[in-house]
Amino acid sequence: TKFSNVIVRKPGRSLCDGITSAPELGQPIYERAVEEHDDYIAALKQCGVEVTELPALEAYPDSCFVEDPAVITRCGAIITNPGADSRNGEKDEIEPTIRQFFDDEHVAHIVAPGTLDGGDVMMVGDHFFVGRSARTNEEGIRQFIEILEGWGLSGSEVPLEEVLHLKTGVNYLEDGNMLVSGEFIDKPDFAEYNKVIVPEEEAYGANCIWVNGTVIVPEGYPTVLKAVQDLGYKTLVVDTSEYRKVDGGLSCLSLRF
Ligand code: CIR
Repeated sequence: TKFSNVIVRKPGRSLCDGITSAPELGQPIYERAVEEHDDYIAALKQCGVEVTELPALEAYPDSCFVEDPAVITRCGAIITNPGADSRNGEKDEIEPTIRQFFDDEHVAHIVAPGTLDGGDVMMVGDHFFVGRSARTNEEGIRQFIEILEGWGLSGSEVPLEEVLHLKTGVNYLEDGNMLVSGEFIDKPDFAEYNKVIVPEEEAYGANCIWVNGTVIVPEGYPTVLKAVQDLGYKTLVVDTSEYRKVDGGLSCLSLRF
């Protein structure tokens, strides 16, 4: 795998109204969130990708998490049908940008009653693990796998019990290496990979992203950082603490392809 492009969307001031499971962390501070976003873009650029930066959408508080309304594979793009009502319209906002990169026969859609959030999709080569979650339903997964198979790719369902999205708790770093936390540590689906176990107190740090040989790690998770470095990866550290307040992290903030 080698990524050439990344799509991101600036956070809006409405980010403070984003959906959260952790209100005790407080609301994100907009100015700080923008700084973190700028640092994130700078880190991505250091990994050798072209970054397309979309403008903020105040009407959609969670729209900086561009990973959820689309999934991009090496064969085509899938516009999802996001499972949270307040986010569903984000799919129409991202589609024109996706179409700048893919022609008609390489853009597919998840349609109602199917729902799917891209945060539930983890790419491992030509196979895609899909979390069945509060956002992604059985019909959404069925449609998604059908589209993949039409392109010569494959997919499989992973039921989730505890986390919001699949990639909240498990992320593939390429080369057979997988960061796993919580409910994913013992899942048979991931038995064949070299699992790096993320301790409970650093669970949020499981959401790292591999970009062309470098792994971007969230700031403040020293055990994860060391484990990733011990695997031989170059690392870049980016603070995502404002996004954490609304359940967001490194992977949700971009589409990489
Ligand atoms: C949400 O609940 O949809 C947002 N506040 C966070 C989305 C995080 N996205 C992701 O894990 N892919």
